Amino acid sequence: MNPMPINPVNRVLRRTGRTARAVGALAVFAVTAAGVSAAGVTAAQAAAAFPNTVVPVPVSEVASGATYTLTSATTVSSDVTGIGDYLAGILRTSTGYPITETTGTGSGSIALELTGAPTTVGAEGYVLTSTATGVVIQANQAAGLFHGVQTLLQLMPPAVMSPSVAAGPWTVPGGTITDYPRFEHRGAMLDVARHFFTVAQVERYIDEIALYKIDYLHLHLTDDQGWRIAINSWPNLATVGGSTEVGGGAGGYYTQADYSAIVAYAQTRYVTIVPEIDSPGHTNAALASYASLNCNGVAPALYTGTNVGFSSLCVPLALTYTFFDQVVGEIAALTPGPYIHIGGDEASSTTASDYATFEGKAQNIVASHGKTVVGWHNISTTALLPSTVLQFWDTTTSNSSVAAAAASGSKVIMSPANHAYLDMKYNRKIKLGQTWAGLIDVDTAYGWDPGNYLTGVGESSVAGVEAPLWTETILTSADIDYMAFPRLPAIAELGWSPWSTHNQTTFTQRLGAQGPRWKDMGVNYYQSTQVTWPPGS
Ligand code: TNX
Repeated sequence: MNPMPINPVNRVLRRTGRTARAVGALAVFAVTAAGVSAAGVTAAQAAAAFPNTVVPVPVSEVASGATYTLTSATTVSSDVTGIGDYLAGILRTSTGYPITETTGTGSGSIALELTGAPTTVGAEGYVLTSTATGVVIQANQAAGLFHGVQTLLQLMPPAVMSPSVAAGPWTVPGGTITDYPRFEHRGAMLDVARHFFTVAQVERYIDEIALYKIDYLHLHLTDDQGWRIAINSWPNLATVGGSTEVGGGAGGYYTQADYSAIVAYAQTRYVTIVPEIDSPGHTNAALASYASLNCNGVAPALYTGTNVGFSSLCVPLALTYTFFDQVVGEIAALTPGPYIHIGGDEASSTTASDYATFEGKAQNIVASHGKTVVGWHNISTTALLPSTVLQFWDTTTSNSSVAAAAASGSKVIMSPANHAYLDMKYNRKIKLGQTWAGLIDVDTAYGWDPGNYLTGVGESSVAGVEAPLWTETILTSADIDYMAFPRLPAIAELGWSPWSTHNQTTFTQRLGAQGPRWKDMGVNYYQSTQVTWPPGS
């Protein structure tokens, strides 16, 4: 299938001239401490009127009853030009209105402002205020404005996401939303090693995950079946190691310019790329590319099957560390984000002592390039740098070495495979996916508390959540969509929303509200029977 961008207009950075139209200050209508607004609506009535459509559910929503309706005169102003362009582009495409962009803080009928937000909403939070005359989103930083824009779009009729002009009215329910994340780290992972996905396909996924306030995309760039990024000092990695994939297809790799394009695109969606070089196991593609990296000096054949645990870098060999240092150095130089993921999973062909030796050296190499290590939780059996972040992927709820690391101050990203793995089947009838960690429908994806899941790893040790999508059985963007939606939004909500809001019933209602949006966007989602999908889904 040819991947289609979700909304081509999103990508057009369009600047328009300043227009004279300015909108006056919006009326204040906050519900008072006594629970009665200026308009005489009680908090209970107001809250009941607020639509249950936003995923992840915001920290606080107070309805005022005063709906704003976009018109052909609606304007957008933004203190961050790119975010104003992003919003105006989506609105123009579906409403058909000109949606002129005005300059000057607060000048638009929809105003995105880097002023006025309380410090309590932090770097990623926002306050959205909608009245009869317009909408104001206030944040402390650009990421907060971007997240507020996602909430605004989810408050509007689903057809706002349509790639062509659709019918209004284009309403925004009146009220105030105050919102900020529970965890800083809300990730998705795409395995581009088992099957290769093009830059356009990765950008499409970035567009999709950003709708749910996901802020990290972990790219699993290397594995037994493929090496997917060009390394100038080791060119065969890409040209040989990237030349096939699971099933024997042509594979592929990103040039460094391609990778930089993905990083830059992700930045426009407030998503940070976390590159993974899996090691010392999952390295057959590298070992097949250079005989000199092998202990016996013989390159193995390229591998196109789906077994794991059979390959290992040669830990006693000095060249292994030259290799790892140069690879990490080149990738670090292309990666503005703080993390490099060193893998460390399923190294069953590496002895325990070699494994500990390698993980010690690998962490120091990453640190020497100014980056923070993320590793699969298996590395917690070895000595960790204080800053190393663990990614828990097992199906158990206790792990003594992870708990010990947490007690020593390590942070943990939670990806329990039996809840968060997007490559697990929804049920046995599904063609795509695997079953080793269990079947995962919406209730299972949503039904766990990342801050109180792993014994000895409490809320303060949890960096956040990540939903990995391994791609042994995943070949197309339609396949990615099918496995990620509707489960990825469940993981996104666990990462963003306070645990006090956790409610399976209201969550599945809000999830159902996404169905018509996905339909309009061409997202090939799975219609779980646990969700009541409204008309138009
Ligand atoms: C386990 S979980 C793996 C991957 C596979 C995945 C398939 C983990 C860190 N490693 O190598 O692709 O299972 O579900």
